[in-house]
Amino acid sequence: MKMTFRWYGSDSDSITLKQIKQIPGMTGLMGVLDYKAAGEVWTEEEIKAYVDEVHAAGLECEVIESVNVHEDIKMGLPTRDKYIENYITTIRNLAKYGIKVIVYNFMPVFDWLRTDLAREIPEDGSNSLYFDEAELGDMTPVDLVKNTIENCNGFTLPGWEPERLAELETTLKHYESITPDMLRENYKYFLDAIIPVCEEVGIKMAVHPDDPAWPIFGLPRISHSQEDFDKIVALHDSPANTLCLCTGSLGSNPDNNIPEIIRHFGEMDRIGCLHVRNVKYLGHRKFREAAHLSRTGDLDLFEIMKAIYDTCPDVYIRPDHGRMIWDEVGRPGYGLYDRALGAEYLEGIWEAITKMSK
Ligand code: DNO
Repeated sequence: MKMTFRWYGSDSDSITLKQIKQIPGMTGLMGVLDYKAAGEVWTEEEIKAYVDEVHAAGLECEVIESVNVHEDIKMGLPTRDKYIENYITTIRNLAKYGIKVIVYNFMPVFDWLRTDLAREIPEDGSNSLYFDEAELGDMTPVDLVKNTIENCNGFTLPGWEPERLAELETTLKHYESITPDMLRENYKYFLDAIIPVCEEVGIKMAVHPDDPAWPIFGLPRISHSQEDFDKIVALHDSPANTLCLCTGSLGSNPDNNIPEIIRHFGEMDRIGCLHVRNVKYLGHRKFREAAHLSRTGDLDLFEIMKAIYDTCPDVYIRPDHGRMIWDEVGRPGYGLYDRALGAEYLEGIWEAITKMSK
C-alpha cells in the first residue's frame, strides 16, 4: 500500500508540500492541475512544473486525478474525436513524467454532489460535507451549482469548473435523450480509443464512482454498484481499465458492501487506486461525511483495509475528504488536519494487519 495525499498545487492549495511530507508514512501525492478545463491538453511544461515541485519536496507523484472527460465525449457528439485526441495527448504527456494512474470519471455534467459543504456535526462542532436528497428536491441544478461554488471558501472544487457549468441548461436538456445504455456505448467508444495507448505507455485509467451512488436530477449514471463496474471493466477488457475505488462515494448507498466490492475487483486486478473514507447514514439518501475512525461512521475501515491487504496490497491509497476541525479554513473536504489523522489511522490498521498476518 502506498499512502498518498491529494494536493492542488502551490497556487491553489492552503496546504504546503512540507506539511504533507511531515505526515508520517506519506509517500507521495495524488496530484491535479485544477486550472485545466475538461477537453484541454495538459502540456508537458505544466506537468513537468508540477511534478518537479513535488519531487523537490521529497514526495512521489505517480497518480494524477481529475483529468476530466469532455461532455461531448460522454454525450457521443461528432466533436468527440477531437477531444479524445486531446485526451490521448494528455495521457502520453503524463506518462513521460512518471505518472502510473489517471483518475477520471464518466459522470454526466456533475462530478460529486452535496447539498451542504459545511454541515456542523452536533457532537463535536466540527463540520463536513453533507447530502440530503430531500433538500435537493427544492433546488434546481443551477441553484445547486451556485450554492456549491459560493460556499467553497474561495477555493476551486474538483469537477466544478465554471466554464463547464456555464452551459448547464443546454447540457441537461441534451441528456434527456441519453439512456444509461447509450452512455455506456459512448464510454466504450472512449475506452476503445484510449486504453491501447495506456497499455503502450504503462498507465492505468481508474474510474471514480458516482457520488452519491444513485442517479440524480434524472441524469443517466452508470458507475455506482458492483454490477455497474462489472460492465465497465468488460467494456474494454484490459489491466489498464481499472477503478478508483472510493469507499465513501460507493458507501453513500448502504446496499453497497464495500469490503466485498474491493475483494471482487482486487482479485481481478482492476483496482488502480483507492480513496478511503467513512460516511454516516442519517436516513434515506441522507448522509454526512464522518471521521475515518470506523465507530464514528457506518463503514468498517478495518474490513476495508483487510480487503485491500488480501487482494491488492501494493495499491495507491489516500485518505479522502476530512472534516474541518481545529478552526481550519480550507477547501471543503480537503483540509490538512482531519485527512492527516485519517492517514495515520489507516497506517495503524495496516501495521496491525501486517504484523498479525505474519
Ligand atoms: C472528489 C474527488 C473526485 C475525483 C474525480 C475524478 O472529491 O474524489 O473529484 O477526483 O471524480 O475525476
